[in-house]
This record gives sequence, C-alpha cells and structure tokens, in this order.
Amino acid sequence: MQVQKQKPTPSARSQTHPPVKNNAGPKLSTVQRIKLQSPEEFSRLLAVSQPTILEGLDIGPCTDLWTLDYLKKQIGPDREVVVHSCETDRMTFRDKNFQYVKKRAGDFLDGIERGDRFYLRAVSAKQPNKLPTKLEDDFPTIAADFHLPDELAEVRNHYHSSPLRISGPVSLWLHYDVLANVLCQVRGTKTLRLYPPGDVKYLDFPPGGSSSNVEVLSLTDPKLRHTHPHIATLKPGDVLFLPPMWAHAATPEEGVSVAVNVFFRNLRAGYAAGRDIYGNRDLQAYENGRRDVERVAKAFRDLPGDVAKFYLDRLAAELQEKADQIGS
Ligand code: AKG
Repeated sequence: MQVQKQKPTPSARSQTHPPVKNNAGPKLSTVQRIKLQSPEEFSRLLAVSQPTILEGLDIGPCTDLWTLDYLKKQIGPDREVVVHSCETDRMTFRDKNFQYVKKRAGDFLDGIERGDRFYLRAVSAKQPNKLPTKLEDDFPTIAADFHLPDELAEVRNHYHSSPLRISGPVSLWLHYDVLANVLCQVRGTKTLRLYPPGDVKYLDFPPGGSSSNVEVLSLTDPKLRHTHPHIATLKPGDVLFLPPMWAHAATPEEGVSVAVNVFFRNLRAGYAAGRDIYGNRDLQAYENGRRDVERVAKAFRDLPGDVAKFYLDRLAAELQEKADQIGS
C-alpha cells in the first residue's frame, strides 16, 4: 500500500442531511459527504469525530481492476482463506448463525459470484492469532492496486492494519472498533448503519465485548427506540471515515462487495499495552476498570444481599453521575 499524491479538486462540501422519518423505528440521519481538500482538513475531521464519506479520493486502480476473476487470478485459486458462511442474509452475533469455514480462494470467489452468503474478513496469513492483517503482507499480489491518498497521510502515520473484505449478500452484525478507521469501498454498493458512542446504553454489548446482541436491522427492537442511527451508502471509490466507538453494521446492496478498511490510532494515549489483532481491543482504562468493578463487587459478598445491593446501587449511581457530567 502506498501513499499517493492526488490532484486538488474544487471544494465541494455537501450539506449534512436532516434526519429522515423512518416509520418502523427511530429517525435516521444521513452521513455527510465531502470532497476532502487536504491532510489538515482530515485532521479537523478527526477532531470532530463524526462519520463522513470522503468522495473523489484516488485509492488506486483497484476500483477498475478488482473483478472477482482478477482477484481469483492474482490471489491464486488454491490459496486457503477462512470465511464466514451463513444460511440467511444476516449474520447475528447473539445467535451465532454463521460458521467459519476454510475454503480455496477460487471456490470462495466462485461462491460469491453465485450469490453464496460468504463473508471474508482477512486475517494475518502467517500468524492469525498474533498479528493484525495488512494487505501488503497478506495479499502482496494485489496490494499495489490500492493506495492511501495524500490527504489521508495521518492514517498512514498511525497505521495499524488493512483487512481485505469480500462479501456476498450477507450483513455483518453490529459491533464497534476502538481504532479509527477509513473504510474504502472498492466494488459494489454497501450501506452501513452507524450509532454514535452515546447510544451504547441501548445497544446491548456484553461486558467486555464489542459485538452487540441487538438485531439492528430488524428495526422493531424496542431497545432501539431512543437511538440515533446514521446511514452511509458507499459506492465504489467512496471512503467512509468511521470514528472509534461508533457501532456499525454493514449490508451489501448488490450481490458482491469488495472493500479494504484501514485501522489507525488517532488517540495519543490510552490504548491497552500488548496485542490488538482486530483493532477492537478496549482501552486500558476500561480493562482496568472492569477488574476494579469485580474487586468492588467482591468486597460486598459477605453481606446480606439487600445490604450489598443497596451499596452497589449507590456506587453505580455515582459512576453514572460521573459519566453524565462528561460533555455536559
Ligand atoms: C469495518 O470497517 O470495521 C467494518 O466493519 C466494515 C464492514 C464491511 O465493510 O463489511
């Protein structure tokens, strides 16, 4: 993956669209689209931390080249990949209605062509349990087709990983990532449903987990009534800036979607020490905090239940108050 110089384009910031009415659930806002002019403008976007579609950037010849046939030839039909395989058009984390299956890349791509519900989220070819995936390491025969444009130099400077994602007609469940992300859509159209960090209390993340148990695409779940969903529809060549902690679920609109997403660190401190293979390892303070919560709960365990609950409720209220004070 290289950083490519891009020709300046005239400024064309489109308006943020007002929420649209969605009779089956909460109001939907449309993610704004802009033509990014400079690395400085991207730094300002990072500071504002709102999802934004960056259009008209040059991400390289991949948008022309990456047909399924080309990918099969370049990646090699015999290369082994592990993919999600699902019986329905929605993978859900709560029901785990999918399996991980090993496939030859050729069979996987033929299956995608036929409309099979496969989803590849690449992992490191050499050390899948230790290293994050990078396009240049794990798919060297196609990596030069994809570039990060100069406007995204910040991504390059704090680069973590670049998973290749290829999917048939199947949605990926709602989850959040801890690293910032630019999701570069190469082929096909895909819609993402995003929820801001403030919606975390409605989205039923299990303690310590970044995958939600809520079926966001059914829209009728009463937990979603108070959420603030944003919709981003990505076309080939679009780049979605996805800020950390914005939960997202992805649905391809046509049969096939090919994308590369690039995770990068935008916080100057706070990441957990050690391994983060998927870009979703929670911040150190949260990991420590969960241990503290266990310790505090244990300190009450020899007391009668009603007394222990009385104090744990009081402590929970104090913590909630601190959370409410942030940003108010
Ligand atoms: C991500 O970039 O973190 C995603 O979850 C993207 C999902 C997709 O493009 O299918």
